[in-house]
Amino acid sequence: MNAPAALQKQAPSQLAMLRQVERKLLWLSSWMIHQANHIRPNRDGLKVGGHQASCASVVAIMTALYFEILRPQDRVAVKPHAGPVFHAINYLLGRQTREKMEGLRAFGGAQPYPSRVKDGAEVDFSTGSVGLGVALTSFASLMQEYVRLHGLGTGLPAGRHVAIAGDAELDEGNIYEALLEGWKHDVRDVWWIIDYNRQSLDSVVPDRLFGRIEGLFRDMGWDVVTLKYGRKLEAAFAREGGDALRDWIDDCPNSLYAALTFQGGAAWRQVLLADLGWSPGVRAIVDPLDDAELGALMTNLGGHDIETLLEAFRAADAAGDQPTCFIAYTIKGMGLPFAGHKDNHSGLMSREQMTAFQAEQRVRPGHEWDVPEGLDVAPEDFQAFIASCPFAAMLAPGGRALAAEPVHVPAHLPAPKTVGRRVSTQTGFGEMLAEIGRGEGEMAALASRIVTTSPDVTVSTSLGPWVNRRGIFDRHTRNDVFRDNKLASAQRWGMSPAGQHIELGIAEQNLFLLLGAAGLSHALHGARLLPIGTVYDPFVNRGLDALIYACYQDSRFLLVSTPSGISLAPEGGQHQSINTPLIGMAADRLAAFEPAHVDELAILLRHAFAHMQAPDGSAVWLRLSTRQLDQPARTLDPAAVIAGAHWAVPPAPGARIALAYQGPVATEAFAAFEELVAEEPGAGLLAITSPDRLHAVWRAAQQRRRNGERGALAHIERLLQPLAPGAAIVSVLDGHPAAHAWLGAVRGQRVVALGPDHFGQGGDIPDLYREYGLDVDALLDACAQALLE
Ligand SMILES: Cc1ncc(C[n+]2csc(CCOP(=O)(O)OP(=O)(O)O)c2C)c(N)n1
Ligand SMILES: [Mg+2]
Repeated sequence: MNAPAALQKQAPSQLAMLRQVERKLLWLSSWMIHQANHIRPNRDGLKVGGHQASCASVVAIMTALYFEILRPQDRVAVKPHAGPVFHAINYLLGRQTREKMEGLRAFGGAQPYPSRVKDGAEVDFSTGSVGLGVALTSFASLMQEYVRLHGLGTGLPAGRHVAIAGDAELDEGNIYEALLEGWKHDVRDVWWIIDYNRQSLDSVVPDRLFGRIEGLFRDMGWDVVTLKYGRKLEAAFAREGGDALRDWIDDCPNSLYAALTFQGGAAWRQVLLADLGWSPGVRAIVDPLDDAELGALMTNLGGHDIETLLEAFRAADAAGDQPTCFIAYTIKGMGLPFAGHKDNHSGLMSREQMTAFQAEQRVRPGHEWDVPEGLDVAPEDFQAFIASCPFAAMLAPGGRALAAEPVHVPAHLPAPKTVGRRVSTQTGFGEMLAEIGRGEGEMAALASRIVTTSPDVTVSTSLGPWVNRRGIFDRHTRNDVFRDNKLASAQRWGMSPAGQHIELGIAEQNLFLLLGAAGLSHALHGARLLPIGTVYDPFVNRGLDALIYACYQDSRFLLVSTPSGISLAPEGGQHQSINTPLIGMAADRLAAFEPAHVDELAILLRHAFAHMQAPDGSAVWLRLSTRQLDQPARTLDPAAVIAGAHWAVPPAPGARIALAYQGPVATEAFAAFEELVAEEPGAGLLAITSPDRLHAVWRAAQQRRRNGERGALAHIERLLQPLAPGAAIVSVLDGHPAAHAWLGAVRGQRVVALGPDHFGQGGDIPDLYREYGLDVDALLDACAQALLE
């Protein structure tokens, strides 16, 4: 008899501690936002903002998770608007400073939404653009499995990938794309915990919606656990009249429930007695309670009840690695004066409300940041409890980010034979990758860390030969039925855990989410991978937010977008991409290149493998083409190609004109140049491999000069130096000409930039290049005009 009694005694004390943590997190998150808005001096009159209601909604869920359920190897994406709760958790764990907390939303302070780069190693996944962080957990879990099945990584036990999601996030389509893809890949070890407060930013979400959503999860093979009611309500339901009470709440529209929550106990009493007063059982439940107690009972939802949460999480944990969605009913703003109010998304407590709340929390003025303040337990017991929770153990010396050995990049990659061949950059890329895949020694070591992926364009982006050699990744070995039946096919696609290509369905957001996850494998799973994703260039736009999101996390991957531009001529109507060079210039932490020839490509591919691993590197983007070009026989300076441009034909000192080209319009540029030099013997021909790098380094050099480094000179400044001060530069690319227009600002020279800026149409290259002004005549006309002006 003794043992159960002791256990019973132990259980409430752990629960009591968790309730203390819950209160503390509610206080700290509310206070952080309050002091940022009402106490910290405001210099610009802008609202600072913060989401006290969104935080309050999820405090119990995060308490149960972080202080009992999570293990150090688990990885978490926290809904963006719970950023302050996340920071407060780290504060309790001793991993966040008071200074940063006080600086919430201020320069150098804690970020509004958790950020890997700005908040540091405690953040597993940055969030902000709703829906993406949720989906990313699924792809990160897939990559964990990839790393494990390839025998890489740390040997740490597999972690669970957890998203704490707002319910409105489930309106984002990318969630369902990811669910479907996750189902195809039999993704395990994923939990999505929905903070189901039935409120979004604008309003209360429609009733019955989640009935549908629950079915979708189940269809995708997920377990769904609905946490609707807490212990107190369940106990009331078990009493006489309880069924009627439960039916009443079940039938209560979300908006009425929210309104009554806001109004409080008296309003609940009035409505309950009007609707259910005839039932003696209900009166027996309601009548003995005062207004506050009745309000507490009626809002005792599963997502606010730590016992209910723990029980559900533990049960799912015991069930294994099954992907599980928890629909945790909550109240937005729980415990705060605007709980349940439909307009509370950006609501802030007033000073008066905060004063009352502070008194309620028993926090003395001046002691707002003191952890022991207002606790019902001894501070040392509280600290001991925090220190003993499983998540408090350090994952690695550097915190939660793992270290990974770099992958050696050989000095030269196998370059395809080009002499006497007309080759496109896309073909060159496919051949190089296939050759790396066949390599031995250091090339084999490099190949072993490459993982490729493509959204249903593997073959048409020339990855086929690589995939034939390295196989498709699948958790389960699956035969290639065509091959087994001896049916001829160029694609030999056996699937196995050893495969190195992850085949995706056509959804481009999934491509970028997978690249985003794979490019974090060093930090998340302790193994450096070199992920390469291929996609048609125009459809970069289709996944653009996920691409930017991946870069924002500082994920390291190689994006190969091909084919590109109207040079895809017959299909150039819809499958063109005018704006992608500008995206490449504007996207941070993404170095964008467009080689014209295969020798440049070879330099850039090697550079990409190194740059993806460099501490100050980034993701890399190669924009390639299917247009076949004659390949020049020459020796290139790799540094210049990487820096973004080199002279194919250097200009004479004082030259009046230069022709500049980027990508497959090199053919026209070379032809036009031959005619141009006949007229202007000193003219130069500039090969641009990256307006992005040229521009970035130019801006950096300007800044360095402003900082007093007078001799600082950018690559493009050095390149353009030989030209006469008033020289003209005629430039051309198969993309928006604004990508080059800025060149004139470097040395005050005149630029005539050519390139399509209207939607295209089908045609062959002579017709399309003429129509969009990229042909030899257009170039020569532009040169003539430039020389006259
Ligand atoms: C892609 C995207 N669209 C819009 C927003 C602006 N926004 C921020 S929060 C929010 C609603 C969030 O509601 P929910 O997910 O239910 O979170 P809650 O605050 O209710 O917990 C919106 C529309 C955003 N952050 N990201
Ligand atoms: Mg919500």
